[in-house]
Amino acid sequence: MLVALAGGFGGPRLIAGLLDVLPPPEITVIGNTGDDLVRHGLHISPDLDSVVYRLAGALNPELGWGLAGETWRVMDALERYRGENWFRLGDADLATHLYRTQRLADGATLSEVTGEIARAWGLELRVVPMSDDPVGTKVTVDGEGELPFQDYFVRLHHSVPVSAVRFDGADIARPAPGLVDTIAAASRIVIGPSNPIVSIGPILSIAGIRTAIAARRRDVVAVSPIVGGSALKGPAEHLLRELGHEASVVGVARYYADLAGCLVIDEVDADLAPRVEAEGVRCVVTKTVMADRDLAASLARVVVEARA
Ligand code: FO1
Repeated sequence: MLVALAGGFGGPRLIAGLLDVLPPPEITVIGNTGDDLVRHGLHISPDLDSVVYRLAGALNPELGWGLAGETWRVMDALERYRGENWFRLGDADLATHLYRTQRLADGATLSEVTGEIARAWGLELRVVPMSDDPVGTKVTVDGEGELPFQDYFVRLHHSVPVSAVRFDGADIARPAPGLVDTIAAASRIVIGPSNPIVSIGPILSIAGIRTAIAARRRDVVAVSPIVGGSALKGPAEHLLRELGHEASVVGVARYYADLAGCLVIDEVDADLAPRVEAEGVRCVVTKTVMADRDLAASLARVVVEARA
C-alpha cells in the first residue's frame, strides 16, 4: 500500500502518475480539508474534490479546480440578489456540494461521503480526508487580520503578505478512521508536491498523522513543490518566505527533515542537492515538472523506487 498526502494542485498530478505505475487499490490518498468552507449552506472540500476530479479526468484544465465544461448559471443568477459569489461554484460542481452536504446532514462522516464520491467517479483508489473532524486553516494577513483560508486564497487572490497560519481545531481533530494503521502498514509514504504550509501543513497538524509518518521516515519520500525558487502554481514560495523558511528545495528539505528521509527535486535545482543532503535528507534529482501524463508517470516511478 502506498499512501500519498495531497493538496489542491501539484499533488493530484503526481497521484495520476502513480495510477499508471501501481494498481489503484494499492493507493490511499490523504486529502487536506483545511481549505474546507461552508458557502450558501453547502459544505465544500476543495482539495478532496480536486483530487477526485483530476483522477477522474474531469478537472477543469483552465482553472485547475472545479469541473471541465462547466457552466455558471447559478452564480450568475446570484448577481440579481447581490449574493456573495466571489467563491465560484459551477453548476455541475454544485451537485457534489449538494450531495456531500445532504449526506453529512444524514449523519454520514466526511470519510464515508468522500468514499462515495470517489466511487461515483469510478475511482478504485482510496481518497480519505485527513480527519472527519473540522480543521480550518486561518491566515493572518496585513490589514485584515486573521481570515479563513479561502478569503486569503480566493477573495484576496493570495496577493497579501501573511504573518501567521494556524489550523483551527487541529489540536482536537482525530485522524480519519484507519489512517494511522494505513500509514503504519504502508510500504511507501509520499508527500506530494503541494504547498507545504497550507496543503500539507494541515494534514501534518493532526498529531496522530504526524507521529505515524515520522515513525516511517525511512520510507517517506517528499517531492518539492518549489522548482528554481518558486512554485509552479499558487503562493508556496511567498508563504515559505513570509513564515521564515527558505523558499528553495533546501527550505523544503528542512521543513520536512523530521518526516521524510528523501526529497525529490527538479534538475533545475541539481546544484542544491549537496545542501539538501546536508540537512540529513537524501536527495534525488529528476524531472519533477509534470507537463504531461508520461512525465507524471516517470516521476511516480522515481518516487516509488527511491531509497529514502
Ligand atoms: N479558486 C479560485 O481562485 N477562485 C474560485 O472561485 C474558486 C472556487 C472553487 C470552488 C470549488 C473548489 O473545489 C475549488 C475552488 N477554487 C477556487 C480553488 C480552491 O480555492 C483551491 O483549490 C484550494 O482551496 C487550494 O488548493
